[in-house]
Amino acid sequence: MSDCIFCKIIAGQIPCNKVYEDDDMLAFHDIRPIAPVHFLIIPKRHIESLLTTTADDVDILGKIMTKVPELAREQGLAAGFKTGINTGKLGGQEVYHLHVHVFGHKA
Ligand code: DGP
Repeated sequence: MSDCIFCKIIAGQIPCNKVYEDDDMLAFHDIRPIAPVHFLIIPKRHIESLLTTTADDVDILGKIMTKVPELAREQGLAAGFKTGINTGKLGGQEVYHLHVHVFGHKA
């Protein structure tokens, strides 16, 4: 998606403070953190929203959600953290490339 800001981050056209990357996903610190630790995990394949997911997305959604606790621990959130997926206009979604917010305070 040429006009997608997160696709541009994946492509290296916009810089980010990277937390993790593999063939399927990218994690980076949120540019407007709402907690001392706040990062996003996104699929590299453009998926607009949780509202548009299909059975084809089961694998990547599972990979992302099981990566959450691993990265949270690495970022100092072993004692606990919050997650969120803002979805659609009424769900407060600003960037239409599916992303999981992970945020919290270091213990
Ligand atoms: P939302 O779509 O409402 O879940 O929020 C999108 C989040 O993405 C928001 O917390 C700010 C973050 N964000 C938007 N643009 C950029 C960017 O260019 N770089 C980074 N690191 N984060 C961004």
